[in-house]
Order: sequence, then C-alpha cells, then structure tokens
Amino acid sequence: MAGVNRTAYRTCPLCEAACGLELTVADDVVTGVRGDRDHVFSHGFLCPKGATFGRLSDDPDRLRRPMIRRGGRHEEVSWPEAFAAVEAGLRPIIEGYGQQAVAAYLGNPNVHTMAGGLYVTPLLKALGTRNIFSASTVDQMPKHVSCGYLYGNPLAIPVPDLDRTDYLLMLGANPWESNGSLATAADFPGRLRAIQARGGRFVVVDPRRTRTAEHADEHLFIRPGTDAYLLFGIVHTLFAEELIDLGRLTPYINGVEELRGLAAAFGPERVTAVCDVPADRIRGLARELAAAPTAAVYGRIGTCTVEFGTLTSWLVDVVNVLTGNLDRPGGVMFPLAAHLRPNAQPGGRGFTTGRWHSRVRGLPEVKGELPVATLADEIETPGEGQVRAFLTVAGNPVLSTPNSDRLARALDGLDFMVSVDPYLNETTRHADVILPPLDALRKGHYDFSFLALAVRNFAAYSPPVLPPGPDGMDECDILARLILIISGQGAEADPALVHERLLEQALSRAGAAGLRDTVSGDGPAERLLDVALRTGAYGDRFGAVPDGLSLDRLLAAPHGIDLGPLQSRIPEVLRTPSGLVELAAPPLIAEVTRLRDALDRPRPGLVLIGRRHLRSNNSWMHNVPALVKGRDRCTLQIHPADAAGLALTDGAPAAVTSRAGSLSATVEVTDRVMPGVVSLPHGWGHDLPGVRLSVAAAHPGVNSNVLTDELVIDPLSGNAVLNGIPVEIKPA
Ligand SMILES: Nc1nc2c(c(=O)[nH]1)N[C@H]1C(S)=C(S)[C@@H](COP(=O)(O)OP(=O)(O)OC[C@H]3O[C@@H](n4cnc5c(=O)[nH]c(N)nc54)[C@H](O)[C@@H]3O)O[C@H]1N2
Ligand SMILES: Nc1nc2c(c(=O)[nH]1)N[C@H]1C(S)=C(S)[C@@H](COP(=O)(O)OP(=O)(O)OC[C@H]3O[C@@H](n4cnc5c(=O)[nH]c(N)nc54)[C@H](O)[C@@H]3O)O[C@H]1N2
Ligand code: SF4
Ligand SMILES: [Mo]
Repeated sequence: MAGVNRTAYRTCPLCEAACGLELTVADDVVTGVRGDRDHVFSHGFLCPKGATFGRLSDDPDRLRRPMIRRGGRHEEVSWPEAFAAVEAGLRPIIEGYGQQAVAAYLGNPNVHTMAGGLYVTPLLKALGTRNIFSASTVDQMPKHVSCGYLYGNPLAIPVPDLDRTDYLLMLGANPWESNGSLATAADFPGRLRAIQARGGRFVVVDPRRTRTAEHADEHLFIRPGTDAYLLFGIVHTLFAEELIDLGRLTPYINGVEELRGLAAAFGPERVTAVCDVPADRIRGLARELAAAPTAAVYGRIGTCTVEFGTLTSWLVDVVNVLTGNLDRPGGVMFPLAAHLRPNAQPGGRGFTTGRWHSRVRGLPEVKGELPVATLADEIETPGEGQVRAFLTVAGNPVLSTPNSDRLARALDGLDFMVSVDPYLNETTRHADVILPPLDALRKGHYDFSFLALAVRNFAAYSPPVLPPGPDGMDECDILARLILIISGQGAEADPALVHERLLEQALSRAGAAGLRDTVSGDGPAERLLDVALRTGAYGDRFGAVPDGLSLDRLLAAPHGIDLGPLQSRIPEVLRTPSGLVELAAPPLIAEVTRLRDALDRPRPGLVLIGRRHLRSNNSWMHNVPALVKGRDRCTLQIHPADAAGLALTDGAPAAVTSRAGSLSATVEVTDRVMPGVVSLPHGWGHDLPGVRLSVAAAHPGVNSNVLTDELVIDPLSGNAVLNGIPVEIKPA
C-alpha cells in the first residue's frame, strides 16, 4: 500500500480540549491534519498545535529505543538491557532502604494517555511509597481540595455550562491561548463568542490584557494573588444587598449563615485597596451575577497557583452557589463521563487531607501525594526515609516546578533515576535509564480525565493509527514491566501477568467476574476501557442494555458519540457525610482568618506572573519547528511606566532576581501588563548540557521557575505559588 493516502480519525491528545482530528496518512507519515468536521464535540475546530500532531511522531530527536547513561552520556540500548538496568538500580534501594526511599513524579501528559489513566495507580501501589509527587501541585490541586470540602469528592469539579450560560465571569484563565482547562471545551473561543451572539456577556479578570480579555465585554485588571478578596467582596455584596437565591438547591446547602459572618470583613471598599478592582465594579459584578438569568464563575491557573489558591477556588463555587447557579443549566454543572457511574445514593465519607506528612517540612498529604515544592528537600536531606531513587513518568519537573535549579542539583545526588519519557530533556538527562513509549500515532486514545470535565457529555475512542513497529513498546507494557520489577517478579516477567490481573480486578469490581471472554479490545488498555464503558453510566451492562455503550460501539463511531447537554446531579453527586454541599468546612474557615490578617500586609513591589502562548504546551513541544518559528516569545513583559522607572528598554536584557534565584531575560515593554506586574512564560530554558532537543536548543528561552519559590505554597493544598512572585529587576 506504499504511497497510498488514507484517512484516519483521532482525538488530539495535546491539550484538554479533546478535538477530533482528521489525519491524512501515507505509509507511516501524517501528511495532513484537519479538524474533523463531523466530530460530535469539536465540529472541525483545530488549533496550530493540533495541526502539527504528526510532527511529534517523526521528530528525529524523539527517542525510539531506551537509553542508559554511561560515563555521563546517554547511549541507546535494547529493551531487555534497559529493564535489567532498572532492576539492578531499583531493587537494591528498595531492599536496603525500604519503599520510602523511592520517589515518583507524574507529569501532565499522564492525563492525556490511556496508560496514565489506567497503569499509574497500580504502579504507585506497587511502589508503596508516600513520596509521590505530580504536576497537580503546580496546577489544579486547590480546586480538588475546595471541591473535596464542598462536595465530598475532590474529583467532583463543576464546569461552566458555556453553551447555555448568559453571563460568564472568568478569573485567571486565558482560553484563547490555552484552549481551556478544567473545562473541556473544543473551540472555547467560539463558545465564548456564541455567548455574546445570543445576547450574553463575559467578563475577564486578569493582571494582563490577554487575547481572551480583548474579546471580552469587559476586562478588569487585578493585582496577582488577590482574587480571593475580589470574590469575597462579591459575596459580601450578595449578602448586604440581599441578592442570595439558592433556588432549587435550598435544601441541599449547609453553611450559608457562617458565610455571612465570614464575609463581613471583606466589604468592597476594604478589598479594593488590595486587589485594585474598583469597589463599584465589585458591587456591579455581584449584581450582574445575581440578575443574569443564568451565570457562571470560572477560575483557572491564575486562581490556583497563588498563596490563597484553595480559598479562591472555593469562593468561585461559593458565588455560584449563592446566586443559584450551581448544578443548573447555564450555571456550573457536573459532567457524567461514559466510563464513570453515578453514585447509588448521596453522601459518603467526605474528604480529608494530612493522613501523613512529608518527612522534612511536615507538609500534609493531599489526595495521596505530597507537594512537589518539597521534592528537593526529600532528596537532599539525609536520614531515615531519605529519597535515593526517583521515577518520573511524563514529567519535566526541572522546568516546571519551583526553584528548579535547586531541584536539578538535587537530582544529581540520587543513587538511581529512571524516566518513562520520549525525550532526552532537562529532566531525563539526569536519569540512569530512559524508557521511551510509543508516540501518539501508535497508541489508542480515550480521555479518562477530560471527558469527566467536558461542557457537554460525549465519548470518543481512537484506535492506533499506525502499528507499533519493531522497536517500539507500548506505555502500558512499560509501566506493567516496572510494576513487575518493583514487586520483585523480575525484569523478564511477562507484562500480560499485570494486564490480566488488572482486568480481573476491574471485572470483579464491576460485578462481572465471569465475563472475561466477552470483553473486547486489542490491547490491555482497550480491554479495561471496555469494562469501564459497559458498566458505566451509559453502558450496555454486557448486553442487558441493548443500545448501551461499549468499546465496539465507540469503534463504530469515529467522530464520537454525543451524550447530550449536562444534567443536574445534586444530590446524587455529593459525597459529604451530610449528603449536602458544605459551604463552610472548618479548614476553609480557619484559612479565612489568615486571609483577613493578610489584608493589612504591605503591598509587595514588582511581582512576576506567567503566561501561555497558543503555540506552546508547557515545556515539551518547543522541538516542533512550526511551533517555535517567528520572534522570541520568552520575553519579560513590563509596563511602560515601570520600564521607565527602572531604565529598562525594549529588547534589552534585564536581570531578574527573586528569593530563589536570578536570570537574565529580554525586556518587552507593553501596557498589556498592569503597572507593578511583570510576566514571563514557563517551560523554556532548553540550553542545558546533555539534552537532545536540537530545535528547542536553538530557541532556548529562559526558565521562569528559576525564580519561583519552593518555600511559598498554598497551605491547604500544598500547591506551589507560581504567580505573584516578588522580584527585583535592573538592566543587565
Ligand atoms: N511558572 C510556572 N510553572 C508552571 C506552570 C505555570 O503556569 N507557571 N504551569 C504548571 C502546569 S499547569 C503544569 S500541568 C506543569 C507541567 O509540568 P510537567 O508535567 O512536569 O511538564 P511538561 O512540560 O508537561 O512535560 C511533560 C513531559 O512528558 C513527556 N511526554 C510527552 N508525551 C508523553 C507520553 O505520551 N508519555 C510519556 N511517558 N511522556 C510523555 C515530555 O517529553 C515531557 O518530558 O507545569 C507547571 N509549571
Ligand atoms: N497553548 C497552550 N495551551 C495550554 C498549555 C500551554 O502551555 N500552552 N498548558 C495546558 C495546561 S497544563 C493548563 S493547566 C492550562 C491552563 O489554562 P489557563 O489557566 O487558561 O492558562 P493561562 O494561559 O496560563 O492563563 C492563566 C491566566 O491567569 C493570569 N493570572 C496570573 N496570575 C493571576 C492572578 O493572581 N489572578 C488572576 N485573575 N489572573 C492571574 C495570567 O495572566 C493568565 O492570563 O492550559 C493548557 N493549555
Ligand atoms: S485545541 Fe487542544 S485538542 Fe484541539 S487541536 Fe489544539 S491542541 Fe489539540
Ligand atoms: Mo496544567
């Protein structure tokens, strides 16, 4: 069939929007990418990143065989050699020092692969360590914690019902560039325009005038890290002007009176001095949210990666509750994904944190993991339980976590490190063994994470577009073999042992123990997906529901299956012991005292925030030529007034210093940032020795996480503070 073009449909795995792609494939090369016009959710939308999808697979720098570091250099080896080296490196540490001596870091792409969704949890269980870290604590952990307290389940995250809302208040999110997060919405910009087209409005709160802000009906500048004050000012107004209306949810809400008391200290006149949003606009936002037929408040990175991230995330939902917009069409709603089941009845054990604490800084466990901001402490600090071995799966913490220079130094002190990753990059260059998984064209895809966050219920599965090839290894097989090595079954044990055990467990959990022979799927991940789909919310119950979902049904629907607009799920979705929404959980109330005390803090001088660009994806897509061409994007944006005061000129280098570190960045003078705020994107700094990223190395940029401070975290979630970093700047 050489040279013959064929068409393949596939979900794009590169961001949370879950767009359907139409690929033209000749031999094993993608020669064209279009948005899939028949896709039930994305209707043909495509962004510049998705358009380069095939280039990741043919990237010459992509690792196709494992690597072992010998004498400071990485060399290609065979798979058996690589797994033998992992066994020789890991087992003595586990046997000699115990399970806690091994730490793991799970990066963002784990939520974009089936292996991440299905094999990481068993891997962590096999490791048995409490030293588990992930990109969640440089991202959305505050939202998990606030939803854990509010709804009893940290995964019950309501999403804005973009397609039906009349009014959207958006804080710290820039979906025009990011394509959205914790709200899966292919063509997010189009959905925002549609709000306006049907007579609604959207308002953006951001210290930068972003592309999203430019399209908004109103943009309000806010001092970084102060959204909790703005939101409390709105709550205060809702109470003061008697605008509270819980609507249908009245019998399901606890804690409204406590909130009234808490909000007393945060009148608009008081908080405006901290957040810089005018008091009359704070009152105006409260009135507009209350008066709109339906409204939604939505917050993202700028509301999470700040000191009061959990409180801010909580207040977003508090405003939605108080204005009657939680769980109603046009407000914020809980999706119901096809691989999940609704609860049999409301109520549950609720949510707690701190079941254990980190060894060095005593930071509480949250959702089974520890803050990545303390990873370096655990590696560097001698004593019982010191981390000596490190496993990364799909992560680049050397560029993406705070005080990354310190972390990079700490990694050099490890006894052993293994990375499951397709690149020899800033992090994996420290690894003794690198295990590269197959590229996305060669693996199946189902969005376990994002279908549970989609603004409309739908399901889609994509089979592999290309066969694996002679040297490639599927990521599920890699993780299964790691499980076997860690649990002492040896580097040569058959990964099918793990695959079959997981399938048996899934079947028995689903009450389908004897049905192994009826399960569909060519690969281990596919078979687990089939069980989840068939026993999920819309499943065929192994034939009991004739037109229900199964893997075979999804295979027959390459453009996805629409499952309709979001439905109300309260009270069923609630897992709090009371079976109610708990607005005033004690840990949050205690934290409000700290927020109130911080009202009197002196204002910091210049503070640093981040930003994203449409043609980026955190740290790992700068090796795709089409995504880095054009002028340098890794610039330090600064307001003209600040630039003048510091004698900084556009295009010249500036020295930026924080408590954690310093760097030199190119100045971009622009009034897109508000006075007092500078902005530098993250995920750059590709000029380190030992990496194999030839395109990225020619466009290196600087690593903004040299400046972010590992000692400053949101205490309730352990999330790093990546926005609002005090910095000093002078001409370099
Ligand atoms: N200052 C600052 N820092 C930030 C942020 C910020 O806004 N400001 N944002 C934070 C956020 S939101 C996030 S999510 C984190 C991301 O932090 P990380 O997840 O640590 O970093 P990524 O840049 O996403 O790197 C992903 C890694 O996965 C590898 N990879 C890609 N595809 C696959 C695959 O299919 N399988 C495997 N095994 N590996 C794969 C890539 O080669 C790369 O090494 O960064 C955070 N850091
Ligand atoms: N093109 C592209 N898309 C991506 C990614 C990428 O790197 N590039 N990364 C993906 C990932 S992992 C994630 S988590 C999502 C993130 O998705 P978004 O949250 O939409 O991402 P950002 O573009 O970082 O938007 C955050 C905004 O918060 C603002 N901000 C900073 N501090 C504050 C503050 O204190 N208050 C307020 N109100 N605003 C503040 C910033 O100026 C910025 O505009 O994007 C995903 N999509
Ligand atoms: S918006 Fe996201 S999912 Fe859609 S094409 Fe772009 S990168 Fe892929
Ligand atoms: Mo993220």
